[in-house]
Amino acid sequence: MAAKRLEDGSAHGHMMDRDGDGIISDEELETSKLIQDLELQHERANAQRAMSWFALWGMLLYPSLVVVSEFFGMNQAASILGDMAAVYFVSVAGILAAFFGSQAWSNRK
Ligand SMILES: [Ca+2]
Repeated sequence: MAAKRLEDGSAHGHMMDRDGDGIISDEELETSKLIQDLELQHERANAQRAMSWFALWGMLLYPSLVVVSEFFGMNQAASILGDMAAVYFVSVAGILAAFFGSQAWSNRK
């Protein structure tokens, strides 16, 4: 019926053919689609988590960067960083808000 035979030497097909009978049934096709969806979700979640960690560390390290610049006598660098701080914190807060907002939105369903 809807079952499909494997192409000879198909590497992808062998992964989908769970019981190894050389035929991909509807159920096996469905399972492989589910697995692909999960892998995609997992990948996306990982990327988003890495990005929010990066943003959080940036927020934590930013003040230290100002202190370090000041310490090494780079007064101009310190004052430029100070001037940029407002913009920086607002944009990072925006990124994080968008991230958590979109996550809450997609977890709703
Ligand atoms: Ca099979």
